[in-house]
Amino acid sequence: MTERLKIRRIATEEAFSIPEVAAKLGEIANFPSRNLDMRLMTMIYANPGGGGFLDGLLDLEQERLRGMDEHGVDMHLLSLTAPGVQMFDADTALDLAILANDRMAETIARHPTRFAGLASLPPQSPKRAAREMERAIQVLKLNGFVINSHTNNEYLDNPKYFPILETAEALDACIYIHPRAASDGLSGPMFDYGMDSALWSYGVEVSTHAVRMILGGVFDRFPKLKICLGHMGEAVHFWLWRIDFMSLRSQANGYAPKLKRKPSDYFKENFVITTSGQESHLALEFSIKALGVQNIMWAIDHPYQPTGPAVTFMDTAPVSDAEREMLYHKNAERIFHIRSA
Ligand code: VNL
Ligand code: MN
Repeated sequence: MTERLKIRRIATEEAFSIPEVAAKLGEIANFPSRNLDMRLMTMIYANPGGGGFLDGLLDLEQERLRGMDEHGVDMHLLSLTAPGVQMFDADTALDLAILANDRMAETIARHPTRFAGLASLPPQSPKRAAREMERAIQVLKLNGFVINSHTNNEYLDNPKYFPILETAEALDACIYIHPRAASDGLSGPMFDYGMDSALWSYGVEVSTHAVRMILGGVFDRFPKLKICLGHMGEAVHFWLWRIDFMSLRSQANGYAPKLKRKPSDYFKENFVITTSGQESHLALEFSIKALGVQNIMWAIDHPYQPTGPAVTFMDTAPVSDAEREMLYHKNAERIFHIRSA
């Protein structure tokens, strides 16, 4: 192992898949469609090389653990990779979420100090999703939830999803809104120049999702709900002053419900962020000033981003030792209920 600082490193947005989900995504990827996720899905699930990512997604206990050891990464907080089960019909989505959650729990049981996990759920079926959420936390002892942004072009401010939000709040379990490609209404200009996925459309999709939830009054209704955003908060905090200012006009015009608080207040209290795939010290420094270091966690985005540079990014971040401990593990332990070492 290269010489590294001695510190517990918990990486909080680490993707995996299971063969059953990969096979179903391969079936979908073979249908002609203008859905913006399709390009990546075809590359990974309907291509003999798996786009260079499939092996890394399916492997949990071989190369993944070796790479973690090599770079001093103690733990991956796992999540079923995007788009998860959200492109399947409701019954398939529920069955595969249960299977993925069971598999994840078995892996964690074999390596309780190396893995924790965010449970999948089928938003297509909110009441059944809520039951699986309860099982995932109470029986499987998983650490929170992942939702890969929109489901059939709908967002979590839609009241049909409130059983999911209510259950997460009651379980004190954070929902990680992970990207998928932009929904149909946002996707038009994204088909060109490789803007379909992580380069640009993912951030537009998830930041739009978060702003919809805030402006729609979700956090007045569920004041203890915690949402996690990756990729340095998808830049939402850069926009907060302007969102606060303009939201007064949209509320006065009757375009949005009257909120109890400023949009920025909800972002600071109901959201936490991670550094996945965004290794900029300048963006980290701004995020710490805007949101407080207690709301920021380190992540790699394995296998889509390499581990070594993600570790170097946080090892060399211009922060105090106490702040680095919060970023590397203490915040994750608190927010995702991970036992401290
Ligand atoms: C990519 C990056 C894809 C991060 C991801 O999920 C992700 C990508 C599908 O580089 O395409 O979480
Ligand atoms: Mn990711």
